[in-house]
Amino acid sequence: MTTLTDLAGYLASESADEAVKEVVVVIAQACARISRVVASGAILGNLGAAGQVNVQDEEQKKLDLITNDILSEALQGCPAVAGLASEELEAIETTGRQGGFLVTFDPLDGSSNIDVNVSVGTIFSILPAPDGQIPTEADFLLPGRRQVAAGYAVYGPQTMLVLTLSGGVVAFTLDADGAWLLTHPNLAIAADTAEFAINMSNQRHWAEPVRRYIDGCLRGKDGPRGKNFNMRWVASMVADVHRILMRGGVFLYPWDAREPDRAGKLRLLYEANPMALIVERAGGKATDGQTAILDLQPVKLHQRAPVVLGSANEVDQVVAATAA
Ligand code: P6P
Repeated sequence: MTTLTDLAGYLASESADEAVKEVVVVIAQACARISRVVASGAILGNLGAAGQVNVQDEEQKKLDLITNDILSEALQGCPAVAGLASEELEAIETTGRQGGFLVTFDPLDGSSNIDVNVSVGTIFSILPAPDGQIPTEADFLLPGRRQVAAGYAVYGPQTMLVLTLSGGVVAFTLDADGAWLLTHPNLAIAADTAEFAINMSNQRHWAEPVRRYIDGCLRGKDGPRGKNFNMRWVASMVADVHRILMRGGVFLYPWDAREPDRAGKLRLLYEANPMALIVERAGGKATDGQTAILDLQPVKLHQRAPVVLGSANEVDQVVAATAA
């Protein structure tokens, strides 16, 4: 069996700033720890609700809070980190340091799946921090194109870490000794697909163009698309995006009429932006339906955005359908 490069070996060959690599190593170590904590959730009595809601007004699971603390403590101790923001924290946290980087994260994405043992994950985004000052919330409000790195860990049949720093998209698999081994050195998303991911139970709430696009897929080879489509919906963005990264596909979480004042369900800074950077770097596309996700100017820390991402030619089909 060939000897696989580990995370340190890969980073040594990466041209990114050494301080960014330092942050990546800290996050990777935290994700390895989260993998063990999640895997033993039932054994340690950590499944179930925490008895409180987060700033999104969503019920927090015990593991949401535990994993948030693991990442927050790890980043507080990283010299290159000046501040952090989490889906599970209403306000930003600063470390007392200046310069370096800001990290936004969703510590346990898809946690509604945790009690039924379906894949969940951690999503993170690394942004430049302002020089010469302690960061404020406004310093986090950078377009996704300013990210210096992004990634996610997926806690599934394999625990994997997907990462993009200065170039392409790579993936590591966690081995039995807790080492991240480079198993996928050059991930790319197929330009075409016959698989879409959307929560179909919301169909009656979508805008008409989205309903028209999905209807076109459902009509199969006798319909306007001339081919049959498959559908998947894990309800863990990390799992759905990982499948798309590995075999192509298109993921949609559009605006819907259930909460018309909300732009959608997914959060821009720590879900849409990191996933959009990964998808674009892998040759795919990510848009809110009109604008590339990475070009959106954030105005609030926990703001939401509609998301369509995945195989470039299929994202184009969605945009064309919703622009018509
Ligand atoms: P729904 C998980 O709560 C999440 O934020 C994403 O990971 C996932 O894609 C989406 O929400 C699932 O939403 O409405 O299908 O439960």
